[in-house]
Order: sequence, then structure tokens, then C-alpha cells
Amino acid sequence: MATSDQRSALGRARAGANFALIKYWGKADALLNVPAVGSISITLDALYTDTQVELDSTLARDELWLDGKRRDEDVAKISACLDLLRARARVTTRARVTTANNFPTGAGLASSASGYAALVRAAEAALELDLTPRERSIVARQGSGSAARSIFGGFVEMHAGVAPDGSDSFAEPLLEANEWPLEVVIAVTAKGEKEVGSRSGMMRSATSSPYYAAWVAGQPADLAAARTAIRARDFAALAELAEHNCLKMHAAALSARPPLVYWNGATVECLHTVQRLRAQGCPVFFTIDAGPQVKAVCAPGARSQVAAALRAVPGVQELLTSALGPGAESK
Ligand code: 2P0
Repeated sequence: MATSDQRSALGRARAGANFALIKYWGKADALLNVPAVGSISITLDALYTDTQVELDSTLARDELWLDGKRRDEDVAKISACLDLLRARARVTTRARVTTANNFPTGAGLASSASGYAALVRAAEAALELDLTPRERSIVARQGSGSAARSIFGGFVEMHAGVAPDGSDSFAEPLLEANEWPLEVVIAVTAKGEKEVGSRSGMMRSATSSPYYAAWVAGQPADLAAARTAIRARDFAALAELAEHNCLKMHAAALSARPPLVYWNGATVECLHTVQRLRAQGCPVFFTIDAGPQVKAVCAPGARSQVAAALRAVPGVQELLTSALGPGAESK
């Protein structure tokens, strides 16, 4: 175990981004960051965050460097997450956190998911802690709900839980990446950080959308059906469910006051393109998060056909492709 007079220690980790097929949208407890609904996601191997945590006893406060820039405005959030781990290690030393995404930050590509998962793994190493995967997931959740899922690879289920202290609100693996090696083509339709982040977007949906209660009530059935489809590797069933669940989440966002329209014109064109491809027999489905990018999930053989079709959509600026990947690993 680390000691409180420790002068310096270093930890490094990499975590893949994930996105949900059955979405997380809404909180049961904002303070503990407990989601109102469970979710099911896939972790990617080609989009990731690399993070280094360096304990430095000369620092008066934590320091954050993101993609080469100092981000004082984001330090409070990462300090809160580090404090959970420092308390366990009985260490008070402040840390210099250096982190880089290999994909656009804050544009609906799950940078907080990979970011906090990598932070937890790197800080755990620096503090010489030895957490269980479940403990890592619980700490990562308190940084960002979706980060609880990036602790694991492949197909992952996040449990909302019922305990008032959040102790049963964690993610668990459903299938490893190689057990159903789907692939992903992401159509980037706008770059730059989005106007309304997920956190305030989901709060606004919860407090003002007339559809929010229906969204929450429908989630257990969608989770159960998706679990069954994933275990059976039933692509058609998962495709129908994931698109339905995504559009329900967006219905709750669109109907908030003021409304949350995360899409642009190219987003909608991509959605139609994916539906047309599937009607023609191509195994692909879409999902869209709190941003304008369209994530197309496909069976391995369909990737080049899907990429060609999405590349031809006016307004698509860039395509990112990925296989499914492992959970967060220390380096
Ligand atoms: C998801 N999203 O399930 C959903 C779908 C966005 C749309 O998880 O407040 O950044 O940090 O817990 O994890 C994004 O929400 O929110 C998200 P916080 P987070 O992937």
C-alpha cells in the first residue's frame, strides 16, 4: 500500500470508448451518479484514451492536461474521482493527469467513457491499489456513468441498481469481443464540442419531457430482449431493438423544453441510408448518442459496403472504423 508521504508514483492506462445499444439517459441520483436505467454497450478497440497519472507531492492541487492543453475548468470533476481512490489508499498527494484521445473530444464519441475508465485504471496503478473489476466500475461510474462500461471489453451491461449508496450500480461483461466480433463504422457529421452535454441534456429530458417516464418504464423489457439477442448472436433482433431504443431516447430529448435536437441533416440522411442497406439484406443497424454522429454496427463482412454507402452521404466529413475491443488496461 502507498503511504501518505509518498513523493511520486506513476500509473498509465488505456481504455476504449464505448457506445450503448440500449441507452443510458437519466439519473436516479445525481450526487452518486446512479443512472435511472440500465444500459448495454459495446467497447471499441480503435477509439481510445491514453492516460498517465503522476503523483507529485509538490503540487497544491491536481492538474489536468487534455490533448496537450491544460484544462483547469475540468479539474474539479477529475479530482472528485481521484479523491475516491486516494481515500482508499490513504494518500493525499495531488496528481498531474495527462490524457489524450485518439478521436474528437466531446462530440458525442464517448470521450468521458474512455476518459474516466482510463483515469481509474491509471490512478489505481499510481496509488498501488488492487481493485476488483466491479470496484473499478463503481468508481468510474461516479466520474461518468458510461465510463463504468469501458472498464470491460466486448458487450457490457450496466445495472442501474437499487441500493441507496450506489453499491449495486456497476457494469458487467456479457460477451467478450471475440465471441461476437461485430464491427463499427462511425460517420462523423460535425466536429467540435456539442452545445448541450449529456449531463444537462438528460437532466432536462427528465424534468421536462412528457415521454421521459415512458422511456424509463420501457427499459427493463429492452434490456432483457437485448441480452437474449446478444447471447443468441441474433443480429436481426438486436438491430431492431437498438434502433428502437435509440429513437426512444431521442424522443425524450427532442420533447424536452427547450428541445434537444442533437441531429443535423447528415445525421438523418445516414439513418435513412442504414435502414435502406438493411432492407436490401445488408446486416447493419444505427445508433446515435448525444451528438450528431451516426454509429453503424455491422457484421464483419459488411463493413466495406456500409463504409462506402455512408461516405457517399452529403455532409459526412469523416469515417472512423473499429472492431470491438478489450476493457481498460493498465500499461
Ligand atoms: C449512453 N450517453 O448510454 C448514453 C446515450 C449519451 C447518450 O452515456 O453524466 O457522459 O457523465 O454520467 O456517461 C453519455 O452520458 O453522462 C451517455 P454522465 P455520460 O452511452
